[in-house]
Amino acid sequence: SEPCQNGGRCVVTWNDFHCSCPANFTGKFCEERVWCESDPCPEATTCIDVPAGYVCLANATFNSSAAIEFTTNTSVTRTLGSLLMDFRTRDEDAVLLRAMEEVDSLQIAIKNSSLLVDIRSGNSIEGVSFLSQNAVTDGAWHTISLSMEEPSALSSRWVAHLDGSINMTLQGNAGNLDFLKNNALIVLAENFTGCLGQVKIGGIYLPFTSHLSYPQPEQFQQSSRRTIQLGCTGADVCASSPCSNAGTCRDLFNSFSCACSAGWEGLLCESNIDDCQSSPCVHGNCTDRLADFQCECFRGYIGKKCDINVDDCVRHQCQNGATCIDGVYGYSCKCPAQYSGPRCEWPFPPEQCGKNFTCLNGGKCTTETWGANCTCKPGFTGRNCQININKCDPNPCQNGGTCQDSENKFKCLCSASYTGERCDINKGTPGAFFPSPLIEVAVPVACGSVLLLSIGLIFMILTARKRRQSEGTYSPSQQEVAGARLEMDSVLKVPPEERLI
Ligand SMILES: [Ca+2]
Ligand SMILES: [Ca+2]
Repeated sequence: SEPCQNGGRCVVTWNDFHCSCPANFTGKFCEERVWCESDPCPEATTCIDVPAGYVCLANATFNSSAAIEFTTNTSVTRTLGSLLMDFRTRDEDAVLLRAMEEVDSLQIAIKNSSLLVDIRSGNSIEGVSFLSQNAVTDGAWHTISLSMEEPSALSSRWVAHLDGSINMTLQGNAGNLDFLKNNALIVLAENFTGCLGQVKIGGIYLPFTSHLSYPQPEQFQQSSRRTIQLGCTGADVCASSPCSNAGTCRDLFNSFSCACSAGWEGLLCESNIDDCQSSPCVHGNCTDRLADFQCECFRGYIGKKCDINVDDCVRHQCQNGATCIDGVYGYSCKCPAQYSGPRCEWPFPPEQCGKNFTCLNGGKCTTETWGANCTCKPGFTGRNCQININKCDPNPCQNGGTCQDSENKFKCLCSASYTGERCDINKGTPGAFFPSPLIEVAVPVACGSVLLLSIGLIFMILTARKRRQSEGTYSPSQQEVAGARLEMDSVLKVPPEERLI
């Protein structure tokens, strides 16, 4: 006979056989159908093969008014000794799963952000309860897994496993969850905002894909006829661009955080960071800027942080080989042994009037803190008024003037053509056009004479022409030479006064 069912091909080995099954059947005799092979699930769901059937799984998003209910429809025959649930929320108080049948009850809830498990069933009155130490409302996925330590016992301890934690044996005892099999109503996501993933009781899924008819005999079926939002989506918390000042919004599932741009802080990046908080200005007053600060330095300091003491010795006036010692907005002079004074300008030990110090050239001597000092008469200078101030050096006299120095003043001896205190005035310059009074008379007279001469000359030429025209004989060459000589002699007879020119 053919042992392989559903089109399986029997392969005989030397003392046995095995069935080579088609893709949609499995098992030793190809008797078990592989339902997911035929892609029976709707879009955006995942097909999972279960004994004698399949289930279409998807995460689902719930808001506080969207509880859903399941019952077994008395189809479940196995013992329900375990529970598994994935959830994701920021809800600090919510019921994830709740069921009750007479005195038996099951509750998985969030209380003050911790996970609460409470099982009362079997012949145990005390029940099992568990409250997680850590908060589970951080918006990340969490998985709680519960199972009876001894599933066959009427009641036993239960073991919990939350996320990656080690198995925890819970306080108290409780029986299995078989009370759910009697058509007890299982309520999911009551007053819950967040997502649920897998939910399994006794290994049987409570699927969110609604109204599918599955072939397997054991099922939890939705009794509430409402559509569930598949997929896990939080509110679009970044849609309103809540982060100020170019901060970046990070969606943290029904919550957000702001990554602030440089210089800003606060939950919404609303605060300009006080960059003066750390008192960065060492010697100055701080003004806050955006991601920066500005220091207004006290006198004598420079630098971004006013931490640099300006070197005031750069232009020091310490004398006599003294050493300059930089200070704040000033310096001091360290004098050699034989000098003293602020600038080491005084001999040490101090000089005294009349003793070892004398003022020359009538200077007045006074003894001061650092030693004797002279008040010189005008025209003298030097420590002892020993220098006669030479007012002729440099020479103030111009145009070759000779300088004569006398007490505190000079005198210029000018050359013949110049005058003025500094020989800077040219004597001839003011009259300008006429060099002497004589010329002032002579020039107009000469001009008048030339004019008269010209008129006379023209008259004579005209007379001569007239004569030539009236006479019969004409000898031009003889006439012109004689005439010219005669005429010129008479005309050019110079008047006595013209000789002055
Ligand atoms: Ca700032
Ligand atoms: Ca300084």
